[in-house]
Amino acid sequence: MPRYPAVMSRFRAHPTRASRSRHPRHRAAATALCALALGLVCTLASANANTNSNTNVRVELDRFAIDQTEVTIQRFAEFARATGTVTRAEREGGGFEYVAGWQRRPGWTWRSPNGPAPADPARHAQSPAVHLTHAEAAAFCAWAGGRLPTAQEWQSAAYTEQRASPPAGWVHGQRYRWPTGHTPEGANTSDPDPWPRAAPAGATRPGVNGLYDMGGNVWEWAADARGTERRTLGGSWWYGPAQMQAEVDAWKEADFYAVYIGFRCVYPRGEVRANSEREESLVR
Ligand SMILES: [Ca+2]
Repeated sequence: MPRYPAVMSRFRAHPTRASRSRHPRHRAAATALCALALGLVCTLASANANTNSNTNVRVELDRFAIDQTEVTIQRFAEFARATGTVTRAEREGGGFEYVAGWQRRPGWTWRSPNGPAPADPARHAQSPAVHLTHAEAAAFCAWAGGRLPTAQEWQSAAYTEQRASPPAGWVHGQRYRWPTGHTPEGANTSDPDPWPRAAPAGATRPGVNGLYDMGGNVWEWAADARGTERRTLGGSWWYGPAQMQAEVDAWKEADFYAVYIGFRCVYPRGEVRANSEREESLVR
């Protein structure tokens, strides 16, 4: 069964999310991502009326552009259709969940991360794509014209405000302790919030650089390698807010796949038009 002892050892001493009470509270309504201010560029008009979100938006930072949200099921489906990709979780009987040890969940894949298909397919399509190995995430980014970020790149995007004229409450050039700003408020973690598991793209509060879910929701694969391991960043809905901070040093086996791990990509600056034309041609 799970053959990831190095990974398992890194997931010890979890808080038990199920033991925590969860209460709906403040939360901004889903934001129309394409209607955002200076520095953001919409690359593909695939807005969904039910979720009011466009999950293929890139934010131009000082040295690169980055996906505004975690890569969604909808986007990964476009890639899988175009390339014929069948993931390891699909081939090997389902992805992993941690319940007193790693347990394989039959049928849990990026198509249906938590098992049976949900009642709201449109909302489901905006959820983060998970149960993907590092190589599968990297293949998506290459297909989309980008790559996985290094931890340094990811952290600069997550913690340092780079918008020339950020909205009120944000300060250009300031480095924040949390991807959500001065506090972890607004992220999807194991603390009380409206989401028992992963939240759909654009449902949480935007953070530094207008990015969503850099802290919490799902871990994000980075390019950094340590032997057979690859770094993951930002924590997840399963953990408390502490895992969202920059000093967290988390690694997983590159060929591992689990319900808590997703990704987003970075791209060269100034190539939005070319990417847009390419992706639009691929999804027709
Ligand atoms: Ca995340």
